[in-house]
Amino acid sequence: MKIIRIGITLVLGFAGFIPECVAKIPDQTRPNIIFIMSDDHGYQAISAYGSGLNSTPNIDRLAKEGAIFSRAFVTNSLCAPSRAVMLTGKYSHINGKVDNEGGFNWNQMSFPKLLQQNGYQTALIGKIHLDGLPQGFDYSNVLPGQGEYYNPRLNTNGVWKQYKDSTYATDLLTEHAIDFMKEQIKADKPFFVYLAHHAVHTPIEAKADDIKYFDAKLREGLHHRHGVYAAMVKSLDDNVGRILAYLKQQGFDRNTVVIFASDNGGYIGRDKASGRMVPVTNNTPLRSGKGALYEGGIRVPLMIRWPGVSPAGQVCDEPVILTDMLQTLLGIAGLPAATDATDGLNIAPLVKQPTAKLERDALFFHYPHYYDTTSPVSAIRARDWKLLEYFEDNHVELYNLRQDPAEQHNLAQELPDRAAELLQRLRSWRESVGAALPKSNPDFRAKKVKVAWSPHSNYTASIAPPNMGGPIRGAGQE
Ligand SMILES: [Ca+2]
Repeated sequence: MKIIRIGITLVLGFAGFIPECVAKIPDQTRPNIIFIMSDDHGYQAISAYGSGLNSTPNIDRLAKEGAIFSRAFVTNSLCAPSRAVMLTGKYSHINGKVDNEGGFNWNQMSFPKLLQQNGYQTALIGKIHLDGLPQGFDYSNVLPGQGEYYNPRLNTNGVWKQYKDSTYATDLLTEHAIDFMKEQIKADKPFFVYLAHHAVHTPIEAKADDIKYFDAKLREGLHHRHGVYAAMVKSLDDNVGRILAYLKQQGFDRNTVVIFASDNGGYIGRDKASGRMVPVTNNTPLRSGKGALYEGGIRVPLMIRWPGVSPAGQVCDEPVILTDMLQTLLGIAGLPAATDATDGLNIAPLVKQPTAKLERDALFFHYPHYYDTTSPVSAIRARDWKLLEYFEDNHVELYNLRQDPAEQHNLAQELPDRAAELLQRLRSWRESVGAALPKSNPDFRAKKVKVAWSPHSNYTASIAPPNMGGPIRGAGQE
């Protein structure tokens, strides 16, 4: 918890911050909302959380002037399913987008549709990474797939445009967001902007001057060793600053809620495009990264600045999960809860009172698929305890997160009763929500297919007793 503690100290240092008064406070019943989504951005690369190399003064302002969450999670540690969960407020196996492959059913309910139906002008700008025509947005300006950083192609309300002259995507997306807000302010309509950056996902590409600056800052002892990645984070931060400056200039900063989050933890592999031989980032003190259900994969930054509602500089330690985003956005907008999105809670009360508690004592995760950092796995996180169940070899891992936040000491054999209790809860949850299990892939080895388990099965046969003596996996993998 060292990094979080440093961050908390920094943030609390601004507890007495009082936002500057503005001349005009728009007469609008509902707040405008800007939801800035960063990609593959571990909280460790944000200085409010205590980063060694990165400097993010603009993102940090959201923490200084609002609430910063020290225990925010995503249900899936991968781009597309994580975003689909946020949009729908439903687990992946329920909304149908279970991994990066396959389509997404846009006909189902989502937060932009609900906001749109209740008078918001809604915009999607940037990366959506979900196939099909986005629904629920009055305006969309979308990167194809992952998109490109330099001279990107964008689809603006169905029309493609190719940008030139070394246009950098993070700058361009921000310009489009500001242009959209300008139109809504003129029309005096409440707006919702989902500004989903491609940054800081691979390929790691940044501006030359920023790279030079961060390369000069690299030194022994830093967890982060990738100057290009740090430069990308800086560009993202600069553009968060542009959004905040525009709101202030227009007198809308007091009537606009700004949310910042990431879709999964930092990517800990290498990136060829940048020409660097070091990992893109490092999620120390947490284990592993993007793709895994270890803390480095599922724990993400979350900040919510809600002027007039969130006390400045507050730290919320209550565990939240971005499955909560749909109900939370409705709560911020003053709208009733969605009755068919019951997998998440409205965490807006925590923004008002960060010491409040939710009526939830466990979070559940289910990823019956493969990624570089994981094999098919489920997990339960219940306060100080976490249990992971791996399906390939049927072993479980048990960690005391308070004593062992880096998940290095598997206590499953030492504390079999605790492991059995959590395993039973995890299995009961899977059964209650109809979460499918993977099944053995008979073609594995015989046909040299890559995976031993088929992830898309509806197979739900009973599971064999757990192997409490299984190996501790992936420690320090990079
Ligand atoms: Ca991602």
